[in-house]
Parts: sequence; C-alpha cells; structure tokens
Amino acid sequence: MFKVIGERINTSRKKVQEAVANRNAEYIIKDVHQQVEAGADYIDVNAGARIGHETEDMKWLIDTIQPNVSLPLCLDSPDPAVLEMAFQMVEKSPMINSISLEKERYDAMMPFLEGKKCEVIALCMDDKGMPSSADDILARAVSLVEKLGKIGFLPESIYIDPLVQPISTDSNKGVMVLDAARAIKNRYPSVHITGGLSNISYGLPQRRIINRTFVALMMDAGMDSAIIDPLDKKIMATLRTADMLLGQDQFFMNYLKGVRSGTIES
Ligand code: THG
Repeated sequence: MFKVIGERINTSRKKVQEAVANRNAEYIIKDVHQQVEAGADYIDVNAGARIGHETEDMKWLIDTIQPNVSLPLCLDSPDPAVLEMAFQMVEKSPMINSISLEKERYDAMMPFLEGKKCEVIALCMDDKGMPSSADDILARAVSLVEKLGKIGFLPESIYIDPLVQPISTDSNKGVMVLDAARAIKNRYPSVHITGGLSNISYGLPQRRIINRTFVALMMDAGMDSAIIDPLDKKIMATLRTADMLLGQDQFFMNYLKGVRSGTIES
C-alpha cells in the first residue's frame, strides 16, 4: 500500500512558522490531527526555515507532536546534528529524512546510522549536485543502497528519493525520473521509492493537476510513498485510486473507505 508522508509541519509554511515562533502548540496539534484523519502514515517534521533556530524548533515540535500522535515521525533536516538530537527524542522508530552522497553530510550520517533501527530516506544528491539523467539517478541509488546495506540497512528500510526536478526547465525531466524509478525498482524490488512531487510543476500554472497526474505515473513506475499534503483531497483520491488500479489495495478497502468518508469522488 502507498505510504503518505504528511508534509504540513514545515516552517517554510507561513502559518506553521508563525505557530512555531509563538510556541502555539494548539495550532500544531490540530494540524497533525487533521493529517492523521486524512490518512497520513508518517508525519514529516521540518524546522529548517527559521535560520539559527532549527535545533530548538525541532525539539519543541517533537515535544509538542509526539504525545498527541501514534504515527511515526519523519525527521526532516539536512543537518546531521539536528537529526541525531531528534532521533534521541522519539519513542517510536522514525524515518530519517535524509541522507545523501554529499560528502560532508554522508560522513556525518553514516557513523550515526550504523546499527540503528529505523527507516531512512536517501536522496540521489551528491557534491556534483542534482542528477542529470536516469542512469545518473540509478548509479546514485545503487551507491546509496549498497553503502546503507553495509551498515545494516535492509532494502525494505530504504526509501530512495530520485529528486524530482521542474519539467518547465527541460521537458525530459518527467521521463527521466520515471525511467529511473523503473530501473531502481527492477534492480532492488524491496527498496522503496519516495520524494516530494511539487518540484515537477514548478514554473507552470495550475500546478496541482500536474502533481497529481505525475504521482499516478510515478506509482506505475514503482513509487510507493511520497511527501505530500494529505489535506489535498484530489491528490489523495488520485493516489488511492491508482493504488487500487495497480492491485495494491486488497478488496478495494482503502478505495471504498475513501468513498464512504467523502474524500474520493468522481
Ligand atoms: N524530498 C525529501 N524531503 C523533502 C522534500 C523532498 N522535504 C521537504 C519538501 N521536499 C517536502 N515538503 C514540503 C512541505 C511544504 C510544502 C512543500 C513541500 C508547501 N509548499 C507550498 C506550496 O506548494 O504551495 C509553498 C510554501 C508556502 O506555503 O508558502 O507547503 O523533495 N526527502
């Protein structure tokens, strides 16, 4: 079944940033409850936007969210020190978002991750920057899976993020990441594929129709998780329907549940 990582607790969102700055726990808890109700499987927590405050903001967010939700958290930071601190705080095995092949980040993350019991999102990013072809994405994914394997991560604990890039800059960027997802899935059937989707539509009008069409295509290519807004009913309806059509929803249970609750309509 497709896993939804709810993206809303992110200080790059204006309302969340305000709530975090004012230590408005009520706002954060209400938002998290809405994401849970809408069908999130993980709650992403990103405190990166208030420069100089990430550590204390992340700490406050975890203290605020953890007692109020039974879902695992997806700890979202490029800073290994923030991730280590957050990891110590969580009671339920989290998802670490993320590790990459960028040397500084990689060198700090690998010793910390060794032997840990958690899931990890691995970005196909290295010191040369974003990947430039499907083969490039695959090569980076292989490197990440092999390296994580050596420190004890099973394929089923690894979520590869192939890094979706704007199609407005190059009309091939959609096919590139679709081909890469297929190649990764072909090589490692148990490795998961995840990522943010909204980059695909950057620079174009009516972005949400692009994002939700893209998620259906990506699911056919092997994507089985994404970092999205679960309160976006249309993308949720699309991915539940695609999951069902791809044979991933036994007895149409989630599809029918969505119809009954009113989140899926024609
Ligand atoms: N891969 C991984 N992690 C990620 C990303 C990714 N974490 C962060 C990000 N990308 C996914 N999270 C969000 C959270 C909020 C928003 C978008 C992505 C968001 N965007 C508003 C919009 O699209 O309208 C703009 C912000 C605003 O409200 O001003 O809300 O790719 N591994």
